[in-house]
Amino acid sequence: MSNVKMFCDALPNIPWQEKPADVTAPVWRYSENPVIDRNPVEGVARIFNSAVVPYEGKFIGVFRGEQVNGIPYIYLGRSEDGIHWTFDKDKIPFVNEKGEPFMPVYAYDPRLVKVEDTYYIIWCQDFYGASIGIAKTTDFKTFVRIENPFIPFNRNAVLFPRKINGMYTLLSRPSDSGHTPFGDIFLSQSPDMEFWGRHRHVMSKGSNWWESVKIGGGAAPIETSEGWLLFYHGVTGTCNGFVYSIGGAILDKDEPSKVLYRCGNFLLTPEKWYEERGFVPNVCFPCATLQDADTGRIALYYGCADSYVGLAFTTVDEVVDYIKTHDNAGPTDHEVGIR
Ligand code: BMA
Repeated sequence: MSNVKMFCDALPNIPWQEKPADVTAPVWRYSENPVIDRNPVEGVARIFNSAVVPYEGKFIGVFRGEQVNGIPYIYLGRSEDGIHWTFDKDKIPFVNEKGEPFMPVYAYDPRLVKVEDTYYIIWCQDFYGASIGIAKTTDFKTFVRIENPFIPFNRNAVLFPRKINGMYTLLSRPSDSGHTPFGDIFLSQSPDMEFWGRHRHVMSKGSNWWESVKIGGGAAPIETSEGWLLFYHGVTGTCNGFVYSIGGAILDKDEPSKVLYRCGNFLLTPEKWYEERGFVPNVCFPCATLQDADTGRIALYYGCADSYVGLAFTTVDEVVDYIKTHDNAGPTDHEVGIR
């Protein structure tokens, strides 16, 4: 097996479980999944599609909470071990740049990414149609919304954890306003997190059967000696509706719109009761990873059936090897993505 380096901090307290002897797949589930069950806090029926980071020796996260009135919002959660979580009862109190309350109409599928000294929350919200919202915080007490990066419609965005060639870099999936029956991953850059441009195509849907309908960024890419390791979601259609699986790709370090390797096989697909059964059956929706530079361990957080949060594990050596061995990147993947 290769010896791939991750350019990130050591995280000795990363949640972890060794790979069970009977698992042959490159990613394995936590035996006690789901880690967040239904009705986790008063007024919230389900938490799923959520993102976490290490913080002050513990863990903190932004969680998609479906309120009992059906409207999704983002809630803050804290954990000592990355597995057992407690949540604030109130929604994250977003403010505008003057410090005045500025709550989105609704908010879902949050990502949480630290770039330099600032934590950015990126989510899907209403902006005269589904679009991307961003807020920043340095202390998890004040959450300041900044300019929306894109006009509608776009329902899925993920920020890289550092500037690339001096530019903030965001993956997103332009779409229509609803449960889009199409979609590719694009990349956009910004010098200041306000003005976005240099748009590039990254990957198309459709090259593999399990991701034939649409794809979207998942966890913030992890910088490795092989390139940016991206866990993303891929959707296929069946006579009974969509199925969301987790895929893996490796993007060029300096020009991440170029896909170096793209796994022809899914890394994880709905198989367990909590992935197959729920508010929306057959959904595995990755939103975050934790990683430890010293051991190469990766813990992957994913939404399950729009009802629960699950945790899965791999190592950077194992997953990169698997992606490279099963590479099925096509010609449009390898392009810079300008036409
Ligand atoms: C997508 C998003 C996700 C959701 C998924 C499956 O379009 O809305 O929030 O998990 O559909 O319902």
